[in-house]
Amino acid sequence: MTSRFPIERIEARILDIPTIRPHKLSFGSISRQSPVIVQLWLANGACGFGEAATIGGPSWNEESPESIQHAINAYLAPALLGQDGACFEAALSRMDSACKGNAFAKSAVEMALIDAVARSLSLPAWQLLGGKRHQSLPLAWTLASGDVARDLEEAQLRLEQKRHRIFKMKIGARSPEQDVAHVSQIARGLAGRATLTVDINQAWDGNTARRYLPQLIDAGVTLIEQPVAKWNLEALKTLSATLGDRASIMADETVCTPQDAMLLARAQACHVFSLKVAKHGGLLRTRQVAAVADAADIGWYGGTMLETSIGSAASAHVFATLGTQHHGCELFGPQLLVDDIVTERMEIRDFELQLPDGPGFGVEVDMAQLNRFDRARTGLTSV
Ligand code: MUC
Ligand code: MG
Repeated sequence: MTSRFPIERIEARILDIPTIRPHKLSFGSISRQSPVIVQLWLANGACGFGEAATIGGPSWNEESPESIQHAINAYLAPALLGQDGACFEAALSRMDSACKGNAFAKSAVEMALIDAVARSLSLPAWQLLGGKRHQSLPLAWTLASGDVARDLEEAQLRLEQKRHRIFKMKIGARSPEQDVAHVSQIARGLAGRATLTVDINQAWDGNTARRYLPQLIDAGVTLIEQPVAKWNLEALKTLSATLGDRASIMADETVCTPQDAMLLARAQACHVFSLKVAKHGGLLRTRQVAAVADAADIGWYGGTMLETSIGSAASAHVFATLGTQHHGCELFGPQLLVDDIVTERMEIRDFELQLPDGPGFGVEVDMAQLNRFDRARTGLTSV
């Protein structure tokens, strides 16, 4: 069989884009994002873009911008050159043979591949991923300045602008008592006007979570993301069983592969999966994890690694194809960055992200902006 879309060239570069304010999480504070942007050219001249963003170098999980760029240049690109770009699953399997793990790196390459092929066919990427089921999704914003007054100001503005009415608070860096006080103050300030969620990013042990999560729920929190370490399935299970009638427990760092999803589903250890294209290793594998959620009566949430508009639009395309049991999405990454690398961002209207149409991921990359933030030009080093 002749190859319809031979892969000709793949390049990966690291950008450094400052954030509009420090973003504080349980494991540190970031003031810039360093996404890896992949360009993939097919022999027909079409070029697709992909992205993998990490948070705080390798502090969210094992991969860093530098390791992602290296895996792509040294192993993943050589495994794909000359192969048929239209055979997505075969490309994934070649990448798996060349390189164990490295899900973020693989996801950026697969993204660029799907964008390039979709553009060659003049189709939106969602058409190649099963078809669109949602036109828009409720869009959360994360309050993570670390300061109650500033968080409340941010939330008020976003409510007035009709952009966000789901607010996620990043906690776990301070003492649980301080976190409960912080969340309670914000909950009082926004009473009745917003849905409140928290992300603890693995910071608590099981006993701390059992003691303090009920207090957060009393304050008004309805969705609790990754309260305990990623390995702590037993604690997740107990929390889900005991708190489940008052709030939902969402797995994030614990659910990466379809096998992780199966373990969580079998143990009935959470109510929702946070889906993220990078940690699942691509758009197709995000659908596999979502399929486990669907089969196990587990909800899904459209998560982010704070990508630019490239990775966010790609995520929007796959989220657009998923089932109805969802808790909205948090593809607000572009708004957290001082500037973007596309000519026009996805639209936010009436508290919902309008899910884009094609061709490809439906966003046009501004090459001047890409060059402006390119680490090879700015000379910045790793975080
Ligand atoms: C995470 O763990 O969910 C997503 C939003 C945000 O503020 O941080 C990320 C990472
Ligand atoms: Mg999270």
